[in-house]
Amino acid sequence: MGLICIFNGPNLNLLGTREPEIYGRDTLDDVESLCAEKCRELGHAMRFMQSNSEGDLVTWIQEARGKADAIVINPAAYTHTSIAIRDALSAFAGPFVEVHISNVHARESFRHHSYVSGIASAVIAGCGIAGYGYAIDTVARLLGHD
Ligand code: DHK
Repeated sequence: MGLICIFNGPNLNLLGTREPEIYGRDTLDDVESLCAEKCRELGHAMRFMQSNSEGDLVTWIQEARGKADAIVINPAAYTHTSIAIRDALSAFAGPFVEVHISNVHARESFRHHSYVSGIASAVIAGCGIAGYGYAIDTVARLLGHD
């Protein structure tokens, strides 16, 4: 059994009520339940967290070093701005998958660039919250435990 950390960035606490035409009606609790079920199915432990603060996300990624086997992260708006989150992920030895609920490439041009895609094992965008399940499948496969 491995430990998969699932980190969520700013405004994802508002899922379900925030721009539902873009992000859907599922809440962050629904995302957590989906992830818990998928991790249970695959025999992995899960840690699921959300913060609106860049520093929290950097600290959690650092704390995952040596403890977690893989990371699934939706850095939300920090995807497009944060070298600090990229640097923290660079220092994490295991696989990580970047997830976006929406298809960022079909949206405003400032969402087309990601600071983390270039070092991610995989990137999933536009699949709705199901993308988290695909991301967990992917890290499980990379860990060789699928
Ligand atoms: C979530 C956000 O909050 C945006 O800032 C990103 C991402 C897209 C998502 O689709 O999950 O641009």
